[in-house]
Amino acid sequence: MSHMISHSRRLRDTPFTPGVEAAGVKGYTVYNRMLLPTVFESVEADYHHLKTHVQVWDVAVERQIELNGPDASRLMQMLTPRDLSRMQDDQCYYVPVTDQRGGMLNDPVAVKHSDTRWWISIADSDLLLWVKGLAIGAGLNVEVFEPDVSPLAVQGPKAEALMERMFGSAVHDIRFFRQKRLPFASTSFVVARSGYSKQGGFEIYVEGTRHGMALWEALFKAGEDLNVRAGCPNLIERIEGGLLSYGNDMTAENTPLECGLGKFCCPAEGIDFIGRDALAAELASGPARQIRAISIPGEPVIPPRTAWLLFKDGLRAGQVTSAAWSPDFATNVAIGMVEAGHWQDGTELTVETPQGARLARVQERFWA
Ligand code: THG
Repeated sequence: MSHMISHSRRLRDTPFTPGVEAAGVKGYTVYNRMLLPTVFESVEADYHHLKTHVQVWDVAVERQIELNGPDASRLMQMLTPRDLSRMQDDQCYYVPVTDQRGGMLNDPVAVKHSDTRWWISIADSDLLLWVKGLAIGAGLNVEVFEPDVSPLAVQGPKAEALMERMFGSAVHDIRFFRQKRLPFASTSFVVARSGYSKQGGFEIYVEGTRHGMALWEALFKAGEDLNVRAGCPNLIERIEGGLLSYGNDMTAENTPLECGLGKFCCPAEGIDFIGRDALAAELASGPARQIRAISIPGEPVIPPRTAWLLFKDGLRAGQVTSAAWSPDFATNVAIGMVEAGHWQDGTELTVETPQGARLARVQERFWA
């Protein structure tokens, strides 16, 4: 199967698209109606490079929702079961966002600037509409809008070295999931130690589309001898690390407990979020299914385009939603939603792939 994607104004370029194209991008997906690179050299070559060197990723698709005004923190807490009461002004939190049934609407990173100003760095769903509707419906005194802010990620074992060259030794003082505003040329950017890989690194929140390519060029110039390359979130690496993909591994049909995000849920008195009663009830009964690491031994699989059904003795036992061959672990690594009763480490199920039935082994832990 071979096809192209037709481009128009509805499918947005990013501030870094000229750099991505010049670097020879080979594949894109669509995310928040914007282009997200998926392949440069090959998914496997990109994977080895990410785990050895340093990459610059155009993750502008992680659009920001800005909450600005006296009720910003109240609105932020309405959105998520995670307790935000002790969050500092320089912290970033990975937060489930739930509806009134406890269904996951998104799994963004919340970036706190102050009690009256937040960014929500979203995954692939139309969260802006939900947040605007809530603010208006609840009569809150807060502006809700998409600012001109585009994340650029610097990921890999040499990310720290490259970032020091760009922003100086201040980068060493940024702890995991903390952010700091650092000067660059005539402007400054919020820089956080975060990113959608387990290789370590930073995310630069580029404020102002016009600054995008200048930053891109400067990173490649500064990192030449570090073997810096253009990269992107890597399918194999993120499965090994157990990083979930909204729309793939979970949807609004799943709760945070099903997603294994129970540690981020605090359905207590005084934490006023949408879906609290539903989550409190589910905490008491336990989730009916849950995300698990799954290995599929044997020949490499072709990554799924639809969910692959899981069976135990002919009965449904869940589904596999992400899978890829892992060169480092010499097995297919996968993420699936497994029905209660089949969660024990080593449980053997059958997964129906388009190429036929395969053994699927449930694991207690991810690979990295
Ligand atoms: N960075 C930023 N925005 C984002 C993403 C990102 N928006 C979309 C998408 N990614 C949101 N999803 C995730 C999923 C996982 C993580 C971050 C965003 C993540 N998880 C770590 C883990 O699971 O090990 C840490 C979680 C924690 O302990 O807080 O980093 O990547 N800006």
